[in-house]
Amino acid sequence: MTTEHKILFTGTMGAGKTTAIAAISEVDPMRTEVRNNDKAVAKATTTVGMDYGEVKLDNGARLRLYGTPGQKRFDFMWSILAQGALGLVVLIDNSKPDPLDDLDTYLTGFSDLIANTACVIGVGRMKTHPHPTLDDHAARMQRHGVVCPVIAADAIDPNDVMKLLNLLLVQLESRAENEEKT
Ligand SMILES: Nc1nc2c(ncn2[C@@H]2O[C@H](COP(=O)(O)OP(=O)(O)OP(=O)(O)O)[C@@H](O)[C@H]2O)c(=O)[nH]1
Ligand SMILES: [Mg+2]
Repeated sequence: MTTEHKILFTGTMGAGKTTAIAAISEVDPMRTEVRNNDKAVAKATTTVGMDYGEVKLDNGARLRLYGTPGQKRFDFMWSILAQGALGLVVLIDNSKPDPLDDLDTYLTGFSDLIANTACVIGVGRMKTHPHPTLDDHAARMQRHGVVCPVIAADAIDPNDVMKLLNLLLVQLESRAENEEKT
């Protein structure tokens, strides 16, 4: 039987949710992009509904990848897309004015999903913007009572995106093993 997991990508507008899913999807990714009118963020288009892609892992498991819109005005979509997800990837753009505040936004917005499933944080553009550091991000997570891996990850690099997914799956597998033992 093929195991299927729904994984949700969220995070800062322009952090690369749409890019990350497209970087690894084995099917044509579904996008809901429109022209971006938010002058504070220099990008041509933005997601207004969701992203969708799929990837099969070496162990045969199939991941269904969903991406949220980053803009806060679409946060009503967040809880809809979170339904049934088994893990959350939070992408943070470290070149933004206050990346730790962005982290707060998504840790708060997805607190239920994070409490009940697995989570991983990918911080992008760290080569040009090394601050806040990964330790700073980890300390901010602790304030939320969240313990999950935080790594530097470039959404345009498929290897980095797969690294994030593997970190999620390790958590899901160890959780399943613990449940079997109890
Ligand atoms: N240089 C650099 N560019 C990146 C990186 N990650 C993403 N990008 C670029 O930044 C843009 C990200 O755009 P999207 O993938 O649309 O971002 P998104 O998170 O889906 O944004 P919204 O849907 O608007 O919330 C793309 O042009 C990427 O090529 C990175 O780590 N380094
Ligand atoms: Mg997008």
